[in-house]
Amino acid sequence: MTVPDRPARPKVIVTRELTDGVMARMEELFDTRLNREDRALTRAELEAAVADADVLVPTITDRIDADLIAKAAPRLKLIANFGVGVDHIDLHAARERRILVTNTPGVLTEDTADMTMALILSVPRRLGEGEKLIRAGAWDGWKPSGMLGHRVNGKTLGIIGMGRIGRAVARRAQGFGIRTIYHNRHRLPEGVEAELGARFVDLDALFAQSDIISINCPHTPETHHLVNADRLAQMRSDAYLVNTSRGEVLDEDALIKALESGQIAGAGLDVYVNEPHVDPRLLHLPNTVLLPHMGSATYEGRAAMGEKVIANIRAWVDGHRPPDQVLEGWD
Ligand code: 8YV
Repeated sequence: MTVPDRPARPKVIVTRELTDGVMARMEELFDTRLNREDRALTRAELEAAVADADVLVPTITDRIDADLIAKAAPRLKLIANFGVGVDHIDLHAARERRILVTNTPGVLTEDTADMTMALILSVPRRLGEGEKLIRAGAWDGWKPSGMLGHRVNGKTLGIIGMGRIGRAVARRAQGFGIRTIYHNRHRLPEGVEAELGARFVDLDALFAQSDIISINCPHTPETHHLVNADRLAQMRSDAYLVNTSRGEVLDEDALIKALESGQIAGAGLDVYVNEPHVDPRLLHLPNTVLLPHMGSATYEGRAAMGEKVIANIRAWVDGHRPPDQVLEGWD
């Protein structure tokens, strides 16, 4: 059965190469236009592509601003984002044009939490430096004072943003004997706090008390530069910061200055303000571990993200509310 104003085979623009299985299924189900060139579309290409599309499947490398949305309307009806974060999409402009936005929550939680935990372990234990030492042929053998870092067991982890990913990080931290404190827009129910062994604190306490801080909140107008110079000044000089969320949640310049001056001990970053550009000052800081936005980069995760995109489009075609309609960002 077809639904009025919902084409049975909508024209779907997919801006990046997805997994083979997902692309094949999309071609089967929809009138799909794929980008087989595994590079981001230029602005002009994107504008041309959305001009007569019913559905757009973008990724973080596409800027879906008000201007693009205006050009895509009135035909565009659904932006089915491949990814959970939607800060590259002007949600307000989409709502004004009655364009639905969906994302892919849940399926990249565990992978992103794993990567967060990897950074929580890597930075205090200096994994990046150790690896570079060997590759540079500069290791002169074991010594009692060699590559000393800080123990994570028994330390306090401060999680900013206790949504799915934050909670998955807290669960992992328990296994490493790390104490968790957290801050979130809303305090979690006591039962959940008890299960995670996590204590709710205000941001002042979180910055002052944490040995390691992990940013796991979405980037929204409210969290933009949440970690700024003032907040960094509240951290102890032996504390570390890890960010697997979005570069914009922290003031990158302030972070670099805090790292350079020794105001904080180190940082592990998977995300940056101007991706793929990484501030060159970060490259020269030994107390950083830098990853190329790979938190959710598993074969399993990317396939599941694609399946979610398909499920959202199909629900919309069938006249149902897509399961992952974005209302207020992601958790
Ligand atoms: C995605 C991410 O791979 O889902 C997110 O929000 O940050 C990444 O892990 C990327 O955004 C895909 O668009």
